[in-house]
Amino acid sequence: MARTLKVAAAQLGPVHLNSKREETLARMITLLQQAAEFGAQLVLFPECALTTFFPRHLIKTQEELDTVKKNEVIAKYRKVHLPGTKEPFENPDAVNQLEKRYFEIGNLGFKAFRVPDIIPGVLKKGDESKAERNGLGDPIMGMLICNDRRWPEGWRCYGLQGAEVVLCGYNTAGFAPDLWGTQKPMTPQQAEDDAVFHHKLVMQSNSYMNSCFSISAAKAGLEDGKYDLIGGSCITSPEGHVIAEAKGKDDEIVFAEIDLNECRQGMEKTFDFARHRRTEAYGLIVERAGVVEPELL
Ligand code: CDT
Repeated sequence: MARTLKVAAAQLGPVHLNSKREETLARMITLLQQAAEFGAQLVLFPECALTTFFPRHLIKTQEELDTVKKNEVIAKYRKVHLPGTKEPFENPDAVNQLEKRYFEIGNLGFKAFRVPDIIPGVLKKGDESKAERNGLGDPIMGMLICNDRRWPEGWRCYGLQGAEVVLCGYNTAGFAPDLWGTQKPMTPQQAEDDAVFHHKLVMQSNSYMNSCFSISAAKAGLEDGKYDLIGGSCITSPEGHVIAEAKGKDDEIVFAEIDLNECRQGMEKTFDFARHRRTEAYGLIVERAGVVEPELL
């Protein structure tokens, strides 16, 4: 039985500090309607979809920070890998990324979840006796937020729960030398091309190594008149291919029809974790955070 899903990334163009919430919501609703016209059953929005990417600004009052309200949800995720700094860079022209100032480290781990009622005829609780293999139930998904996508540990936690689709919204600066490093000086265009390359690299490679689809949605373009964010929203397959991607850096739907059964090839062959993983060799991954080099010779 095919387990097909119609999925979309709703890339958003810039949202500014002074953008009106109603206008941003109207854009998001328009994108939802466009995705619905494609028949999308799942639509992913970017990180900080409702506001500008505010961690680049030093905001001094709590009132300005308290904005987002929650609705009824089937799963929650909190960003684990917070990039940037707590204090602004000394360079007054630097693009700041004050996530360590505004956010707590996510404390929900990487918990995969099933999404009910979007694929008919799947196995349900109590039908286990009919299941001769995994991958027959409601779709299994996991979430990441932006910088989390660069860390294979989270992906692997989802892989170990059989995740078939990993969702990731992001706001990634195109040119921010104080943040990314300046060892190899680059023009703004070279830096942006590299940032898009690294974005796709991690989405494709981690999809492949965990035999899952991934959907990523950018907030893109020039925010607040001067801060450039990359585009590159895309959908990748379990074999690591980009199967749909954004053409520009404004509001745009990236759509694909995917068959979750395509995850089975990797899950049952090259990356059959139960047969091939060697946990006895991986201790350092959870014992150590930072690098400790071997002794000098
Ligand atoms: N929003 C966010 O997490 N941005 C990060 C910046 C990384 S800085 C080294 C990102 O991964 O795109």
